[in-house]
Amino acid sequence: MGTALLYDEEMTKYKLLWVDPACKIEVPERLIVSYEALVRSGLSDRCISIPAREASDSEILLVHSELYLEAVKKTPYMTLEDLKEFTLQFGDVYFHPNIYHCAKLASGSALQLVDSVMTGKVRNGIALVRPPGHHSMHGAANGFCVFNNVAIAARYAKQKYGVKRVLIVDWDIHHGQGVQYCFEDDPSVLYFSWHRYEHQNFWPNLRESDYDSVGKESGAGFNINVPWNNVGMENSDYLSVFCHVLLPVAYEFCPDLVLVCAGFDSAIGDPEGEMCATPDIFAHLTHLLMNLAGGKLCAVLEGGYNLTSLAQSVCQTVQTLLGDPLPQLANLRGPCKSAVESLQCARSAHRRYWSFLKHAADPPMTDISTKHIKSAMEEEEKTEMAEEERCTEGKVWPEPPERLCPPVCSASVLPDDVACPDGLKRLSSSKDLEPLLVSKLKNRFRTAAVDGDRVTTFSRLYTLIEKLVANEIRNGLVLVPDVAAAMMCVVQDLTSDLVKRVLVVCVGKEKELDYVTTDGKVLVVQISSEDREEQRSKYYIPVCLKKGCSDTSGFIQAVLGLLLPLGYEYNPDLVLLVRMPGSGVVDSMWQQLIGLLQGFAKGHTLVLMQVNEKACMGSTASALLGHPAPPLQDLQTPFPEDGDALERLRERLQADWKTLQTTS
Ligand code: Q9C
Ligand code: ZN
Repeated sequence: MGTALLYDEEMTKYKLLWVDPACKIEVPERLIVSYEALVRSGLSDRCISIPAREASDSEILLVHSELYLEAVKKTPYMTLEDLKEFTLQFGDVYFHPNIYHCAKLASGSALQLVDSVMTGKVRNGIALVRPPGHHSMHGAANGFCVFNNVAIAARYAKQKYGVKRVLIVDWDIHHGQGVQYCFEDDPSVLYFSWHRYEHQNFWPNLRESDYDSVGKESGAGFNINVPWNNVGMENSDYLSVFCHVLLPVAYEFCPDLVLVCAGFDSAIGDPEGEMCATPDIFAHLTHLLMNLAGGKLCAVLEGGYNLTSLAQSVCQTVQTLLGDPLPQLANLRGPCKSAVESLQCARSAHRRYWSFLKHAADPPMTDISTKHIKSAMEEEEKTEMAEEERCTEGKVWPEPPERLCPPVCSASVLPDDVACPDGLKRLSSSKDLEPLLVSKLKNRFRTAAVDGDRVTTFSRLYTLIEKLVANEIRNGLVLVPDVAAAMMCVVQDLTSDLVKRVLVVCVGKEKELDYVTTDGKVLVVQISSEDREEQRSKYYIPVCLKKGCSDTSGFIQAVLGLLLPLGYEYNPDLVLLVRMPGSGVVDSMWQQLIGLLQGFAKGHTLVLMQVNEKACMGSTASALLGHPAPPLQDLQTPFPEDGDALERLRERLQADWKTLQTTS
């Protein structure tokens, strides 16, 4: 199952024919540089190339009015003067004799992509298109957009494939008001958008782009706006909104298909967005969506006007769709004050609709009542700011580092009588352990007789860790007779010289966990039914669920709102995932966890399981190999006590871990 790439040079063949400062950034080169970057990096060769096609009238009419379609149909025959005049009816858009053809190809490309994903021809894909779509409305072109490619694709998927729930994630820096209007009263399509807003001072200056537009009638709760009220938002701000707003709702919604309005004007250097998130953030945003809907994800290009950051961001997105390990994001500092306000407002506006946000706090009253005063003050601050600070066009940033590529593989260390799951490479030989390490292990097991089998297992395990660190192997599955003891060995003996920071995720009860360090070399997050309130420290974080790990609702909430942000801030070099026997964790949840954890440490995850848990080896191996996790269906209403406890825990840890901040 591969990744589809849709591109047709024809869509580079229209451009602005007159002078219009508002439209001059929407150039054919946007598409050319994006595609050429994919070719140059070898990524396009690894994709499955799917031809574009024109959307039909009836497909366009799924979203647009007949009157509008008929009007656009006439544009190829218009004179320059007629085109200019036609354009004047709409905001920030231009027409060209060939744009109608391209707009049909752009929408048709999105539909071809939906077909490829829904029929199982590919797992996911991207359509590189012009003109973009998310601003165009029922009867109007707007913001460089003619037909609403993604909105049409959503309706098409519902109609043709009986898709019940579609999630649209709009990470373009502009509000896709066309998409919002299209699905406002429709609970089958959940629309999420973040956008530069500046208290309505930024284009398209709509009141309804604010966080309190949550949807209408039966669609109430299915429209999520996160307005950015400042420029300069960074990777941390984007990740916080994903972890604390989008993902909880998306997992509760449980989509059958994910569509992305993939605009890259939200990246650094873009003259429109003026944000500071680096291109590698799109690797993570993509990854965080790839375990929803069983991996069925279609990204469709929207904006992106800095040709350098656009091309880099497209490559990061495609490489992630292809399943390559993620780049490490260093120095995440937590969201800025303004971002916290935005995400808090969005959480609070939606808490009545989504049980995963039920415990969201009220934003301070003052933020709302003084909004306009504040925005005037912010305006002033900005004009005072030096112009070179504000202008991100001149901004420079390092090119994203090379990412690991296949053939980096998954490996296993198993007892000789256990068959190796398909696709994993069994480590069966290894060099002898250093005598020092052997004596440490003997000490660890408090016995002189560390038997041959045990030494063999641990020397293989050590070899595996060495290979992980050397990037020869991506991740590994290890079966041991005693997980608790093995965990201790890995953390204290086997990784100490090789790895700077280990994130230990312990699923289920383990009595002797409190020994683990305070020096920051290890961060332990334990999810179980056991309350260990007394032992909390910065680097030992027990999460207690009333019904333990078998409660998938509580579990996924803890993973999204706690483990993910902590992991991003801690930035481990190795993730050790420990499955305690009898943890009760549900298979789909286990696979989701493995999938999500692979966003850390360049995908270097080591899974430790007890030999008698062979039953879940297959699903573990599948997740390690990068197959999408099955969706978490029919989630129970979470226990209020668990939500409360999680919120309290987060509040308490906020002083040490800035990424946990959800309130100002
Ligand atoms: N300073 C998309 O990104 N306003 N459309 C331009 C120029 C219109 C953006 C103002 C921006 C439209 C798909
Ligand atoms: Zn945009």
